[in-house]
Amino acid sequence: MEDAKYIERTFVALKPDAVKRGIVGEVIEHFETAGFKISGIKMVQATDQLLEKHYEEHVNKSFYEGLAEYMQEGPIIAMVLEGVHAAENVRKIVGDTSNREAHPSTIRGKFGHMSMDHADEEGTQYKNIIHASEPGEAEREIEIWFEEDELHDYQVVYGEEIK
Ligand code: FUP
Repeated sequence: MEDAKYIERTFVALKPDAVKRGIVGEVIEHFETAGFKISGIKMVQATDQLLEKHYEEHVNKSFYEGLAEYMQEGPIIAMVLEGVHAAENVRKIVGDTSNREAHPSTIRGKFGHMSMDHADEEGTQYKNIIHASEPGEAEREIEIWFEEDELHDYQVVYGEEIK
């Protein structure tokens, strides 16, 4: 990774609904267009163990069982992105946790419109396409999903966003 004060890594997961809908390429395009560098990318079938670590703050909440089931409905695309203030900037591109609240220019606003209230009312699991680390959580999450030798360092040849 670049040795610069504000360049950091963040963890992103395209959830099973994104994979099943065939929007993986379109979603990733948002990050490449913004100049983020892909340091790692792979398709993974999430397990209970991985999800319990990843969602350690939610594991005892009432919605966790449904969330864990949703996250195992099919494979996910796990990614590490590198860029300036990466966690903060990637979450800005991803949009509000609620698709309903997310601005239409964001990934969740563009590819979804569901609300948690509606999902609860229908007794279904709320789905929101993508996960991106909160600032301060990224390195912990990267360690859960990636081995160090699955992350790659190379020089990008476009843009001025990162070296
Ligand atoms: P985010 O940081 O945007 O991924 O959102 P949270 O950490 O607050 O929530 C993690 C995931 O749990 C979200 F993608 C949505 C899901 N969730 C529910 O399914 N029901 C709830 O009541 C709250 C969150």
